[in-house]
Amino acid sequence: MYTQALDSPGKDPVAATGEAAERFQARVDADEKIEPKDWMPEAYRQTLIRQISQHAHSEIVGMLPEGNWITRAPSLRRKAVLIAKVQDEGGHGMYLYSAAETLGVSRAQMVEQLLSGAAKYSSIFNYPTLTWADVGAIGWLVDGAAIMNQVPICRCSYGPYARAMVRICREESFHQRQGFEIMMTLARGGAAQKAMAQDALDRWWWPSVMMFGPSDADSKHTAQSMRWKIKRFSNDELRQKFIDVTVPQAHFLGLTLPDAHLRLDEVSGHYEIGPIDWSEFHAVLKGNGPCNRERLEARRAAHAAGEWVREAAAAHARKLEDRAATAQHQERGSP
Ligand code: FAQ
Repeated sequence: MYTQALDSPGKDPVAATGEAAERFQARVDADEKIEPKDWMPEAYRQTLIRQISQHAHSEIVGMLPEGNWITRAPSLRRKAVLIAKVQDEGGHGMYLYSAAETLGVSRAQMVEQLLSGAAKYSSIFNYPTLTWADVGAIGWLVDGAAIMNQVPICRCSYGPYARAMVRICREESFHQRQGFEIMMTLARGGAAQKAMAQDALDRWWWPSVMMFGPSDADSKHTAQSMRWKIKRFSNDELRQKFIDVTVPQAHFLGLTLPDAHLRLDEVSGHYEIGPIDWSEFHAVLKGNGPCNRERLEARRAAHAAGEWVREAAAAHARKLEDRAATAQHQERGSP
């Protein structure tokens, strides 16, 4: 829909001169928002399509691990809250696909890239949810990490992405609190419940720390994305903020982080963690995490099952367009 209104930004003749690129960077430096019809370097457009579509895919695939627990939530209240949360994630995916569409890519193209395995989505959603405590750990840690990463994106230079993130971040903060509350209930419950909370923390801690992406030394996109103010902080800066906020929360819960090297550096005021197992991160990115295959199969099945809905919606839209065209003809008195 948005794509029909777009010019081809990369093919603008002004693009060939350095002057346009300089003007563009000056606007970014002045914290002006870049809007869909503005001139932008082709690489900026492609970077945004890559990041926003991967972000959208993450929200959609991210519905699966928690969705597994909707039928098994321990009370009606927990079930209602979880349904609302999973539905929110679906909504986030939709805002983000719409934001990416303003850059000239269609939703169908993006979905195809996800289903064919060509596009990435967040590594974190390739881990299984083995117990109810995992739903708490996802809300507390995964939504907690997502908020740390996404609040700065509300100030991203690209207007549609920045605006989509405002509502997403507000909803994510509810999600984080509901997760923490589940963990608190378990941690203050009986021995078996506390053990379940500890086990979930043991399994979700390191994947959550990895969610922020490769270390700054290995991050190929960070420097340019920060110059363009798509990213406002580097991966390691955001990871450190997350660790500093989350470690005291774990202490409050009376749980132990699975890291023998974890220590507070009194001088810097930051927590230091042990070495991250990057081989695990790269294995997950290559498709070899515990649930990669299962997640893609679930998305492919859902897409195939939704074929008739897409066809019906398209037929209905055509019918409305035809009716509107007929009414217009009649108003003008055409035969
Ligand atoms: N997983 O050079 P960088 C959520 C890839 S939403 C998979 O550092 P960049 C809500 C990266 O794409 C979670 N791939 O890249 C929720 C690149 O590959 P490429 C998603 C990763 O883009 C909660 C390569 O590695 N959030 O949780 C990951 O500058 C609960 C090199 O990396 C967003 O997408 C990873 N973890 O920085 C839903 C936020 N990390 O494309 C349900 C927006 C890196 O060259 C339940 N995105 N890669 O083939 C971002 O902030 C950035 O894109 C980063 C990566 C920080 C993810």
